[in-house]
Amino acid sequence: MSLTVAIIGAGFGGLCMAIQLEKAGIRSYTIFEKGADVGGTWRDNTYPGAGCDIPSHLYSFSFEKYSSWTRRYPGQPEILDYLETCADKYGLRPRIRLNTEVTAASFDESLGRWRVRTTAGEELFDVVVSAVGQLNRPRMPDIAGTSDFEGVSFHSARWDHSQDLTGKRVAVIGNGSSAAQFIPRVAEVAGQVDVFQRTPNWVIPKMDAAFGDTLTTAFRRMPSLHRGYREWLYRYTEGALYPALAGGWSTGLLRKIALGHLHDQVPDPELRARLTPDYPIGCKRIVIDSAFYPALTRPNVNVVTDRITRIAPGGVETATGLHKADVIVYATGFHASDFLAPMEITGREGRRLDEEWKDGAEAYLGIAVPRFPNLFMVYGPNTNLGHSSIVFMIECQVGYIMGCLPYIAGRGSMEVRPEAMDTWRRSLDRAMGKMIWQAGCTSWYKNVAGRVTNNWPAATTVYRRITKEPRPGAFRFAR
Ligand code: N01
Repeated sequence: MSLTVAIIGAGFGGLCMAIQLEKAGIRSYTIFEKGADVGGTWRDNTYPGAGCDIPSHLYSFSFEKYSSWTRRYPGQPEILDYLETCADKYGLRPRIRLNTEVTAASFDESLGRWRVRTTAGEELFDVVVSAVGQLNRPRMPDIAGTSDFEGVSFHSARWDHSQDLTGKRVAVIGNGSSAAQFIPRVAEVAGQVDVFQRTPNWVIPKMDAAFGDTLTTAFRRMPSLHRGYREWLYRYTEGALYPALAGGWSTGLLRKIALGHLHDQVPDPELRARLTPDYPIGCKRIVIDSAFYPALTRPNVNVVTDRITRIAPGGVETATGLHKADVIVYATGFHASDFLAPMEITGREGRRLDEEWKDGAEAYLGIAVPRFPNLFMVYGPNTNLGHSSIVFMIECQVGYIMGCLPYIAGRGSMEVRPEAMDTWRRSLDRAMGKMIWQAGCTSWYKNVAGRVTNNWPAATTVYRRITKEPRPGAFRFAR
C-alpha cells in the first residue's frame, strides 16, 4: 500500500498507530508531535506522585506486554519509559517530527488528499489520524485576579520543578485525580497546604504494592502467568466498575467501599462530612487513591470549602477572608470536550469541524465524521472510560483504522455516511440514558451544554465487537 499517513501526537494513541503501520510494512507515515519527546500526557504530567490508577499490566499494549513493571500501579516515569522503549523497539523515531505542531488540516477535494499545515510548513497526505488525546490542554479556572498573584503559580500538568516547596505556603485549587496524587507529596515538605475544594470526590482505595523480584521474574519467564494476570485484571476492573456506572448491582457496594475508606482514613467527623459527596458515585471520575485522605488529615493541611471569590496579590480570597500563599497550584483539569481544538480542521465543502461540533463533539464509533474523508480519530468523542484501561480502546480504534486503509487504497477516499452517523447517535443516546454521568454533577465528561461528549457508555467488550472491522456500507467512497 502506498498511502501516506499523517499521525498527530506521539502519545499512547499515535505510537500505537505507528507501530501497527510498521507491522503492516507501511512506512510512509509521519508522526507530528508538538512536544519535545514522545509520551503525550505521560511526558507532560510530571507532578510529584504522578502515576496511573489503572493497573500497570492493563495500562500497556496487548502486543507489547511489559513484564518489567515494578508495581501494581505504575508511576509516571515507568509509563514514560515504557512508551519510549516502544518508540525505540519498533523503530518509530526516524518518522517522528518533534517540536512540530499541526495547526490546521484541510481536505483538498481536487486531489482527494489532506493538506496538513504545521509550524514547519505544509505537506500532503492521503490519510490523517488524530491521536491528540482528550486531556492535553490544561484548563485554567475562570477565577478573577489570577494575574494579580505576586507569588508563583502553575498548572498541575505543567509542574514547575524549579520551585522548592519546602516550608512554603501552597494553595491547591481543585481536588480531582491529579491533586489527589500530588497533595500527599507536597504536604510532606510544604509548611502549609490549603486545598480549595469546590466539590468533594468519591475516593476508593488504591491497593498499590511493589511486585518484588520473584513475581517480576515469574512474569518474565512465564508468559501464560502474565497473560492470565492481565486477563483477570481486565475482567475484575470492568466487572466491578462498569455495572456501578450503569446504575447496576455494584453501585451500592462501591459506595460502601468509598464511605468505609473515608471513615477509616479520616477520624474527624466534621472533616469527613466536608469530604462526603452528595451526588452518585461514578458521576465524576472516581479518585482511586490511598494516600489522599491521610494527607488531608495532616496538621499542615487545611481543606477549604468556602467559595473562592478572587485571587489576590497575596493568596486566595474566599468569602471568609484571605488565605495567604507563596505558591498556587491550579489542579483544575483540562479542556477535555474541545477535542481536536485548536487545530483548524476543514473537510469537504469547506466544512469546519469546530462548526460541525458547535453543539458537542461526536463521531461515528468515536473515529470518523461525515464530510471529513480519510480523517480518523484515536481516543475521539465518546470513547473515554471511567472503568477500564484506555489503552484497550486505543487498540480497538487503531485496528479499525488499519482495516480502513485497504478500502482507501482500493476504492478511493472514504467518508462515513450521515445515515450511519444518525444511527450511531441514536444508539449512543439510548445507552447513555442509563449512565450515572447525567445524574446531578458537573464533570469533564460533559461539554458546557451538559451533553456527555467524552465517555463510552457500554462495556469495552461491546466496543471491541463493533470496531472489529469496518462495515463498507457505512461509508461512501470517492476517487
Ligand atoms: O482534573 P479534574 P484532574 N474553582 O477535571 C476544580 C485523568 N487522570 O487533572 O469538581 C474551584 O478531574 C474542580 O472542581 P469541581 C483522570 O481521567 C488520570 O484532577 O468542578 N475549583 C475539580 O476538583 C482525571 O479525571 C490519572 O467542582 C475548580 C478540579 O478543579 C483527569 O485526568 C491521574 C475550578 C479539576 O479536576 C483530570 O484530572 C490524574 C474553579 N473555578 C489524572 N475549576 C490516572 O491515574 C475547576 N476546579 C489514570
